Amino acid sequence: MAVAFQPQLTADGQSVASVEALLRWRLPDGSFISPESAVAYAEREGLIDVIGLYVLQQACTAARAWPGLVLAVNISPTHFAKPGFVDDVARVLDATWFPANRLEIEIVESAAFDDPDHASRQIERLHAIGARVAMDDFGTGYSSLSLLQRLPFDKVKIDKSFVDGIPATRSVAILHAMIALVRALGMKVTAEGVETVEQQRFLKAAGCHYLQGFLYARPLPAESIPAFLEKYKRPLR
Ligand code: G
Ligand code: MN
Repeated sequence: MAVAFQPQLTADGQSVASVEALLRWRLPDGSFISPESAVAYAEREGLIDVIGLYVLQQACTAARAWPGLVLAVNISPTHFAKPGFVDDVARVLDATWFPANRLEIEIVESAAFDDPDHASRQIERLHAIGARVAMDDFGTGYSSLSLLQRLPFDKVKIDKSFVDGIPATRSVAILHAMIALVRALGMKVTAEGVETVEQQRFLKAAGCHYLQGFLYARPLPAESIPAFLEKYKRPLR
């Protein structure tokens, strides 16, 4: 198992704001399991918390060497719901000397769906230790507006399926509305899966704060990140 890092750029494409840690699970034949099946397998086998913490620990250790860069880490709904989850995160931050204010936890909306009050308290606990929280894959689940209303997310990541549709009229209409909604709530917006300059131009004009996708970079091994950062001005934060 290895952890790769995909950069997230400011919408002008000028600076690297953060990196998302992504699990890479290599099979004996050298190929990789898709992240979806790796996560499904780990959930079934009861390994998801351990693997989530492994990724967090590896990612914090690597990202400590990238000053100022925010580190985004995906956490499974089952792990996020556990009472000890935030303590787990705090322990990894302590053990790796990684500053909490550079950590962003990503959860999908289903992580909050069953028990929004509990999810809200978990987000508040993460805020209390100094970390931030993003809603991942927005638009693909129930896209419940009440979750956005009730939960103090810092950022919403719009799913690639909407970005793929640019410039189709319907996709453009939905993207405009989603981005305006998230901005009006005072949250940051990232668009995922940006692959073309046309998509980048539209998403920047529509008000996205950050963009992530193959147009800028695929998930990279930790060793490749310093050289990637060299190519960009560092963000002023
Ligand atoms: O939803 P989440 O951000 O956690 O998923 C990221 C996944 O999407 C990673 O597996 C990554 O390799 C993939 N991905 C990221 N950017 C792109 C892109 O621009 N195009 C495609 N096809 N896949 C992408
Ligand atoms: Mn994610």
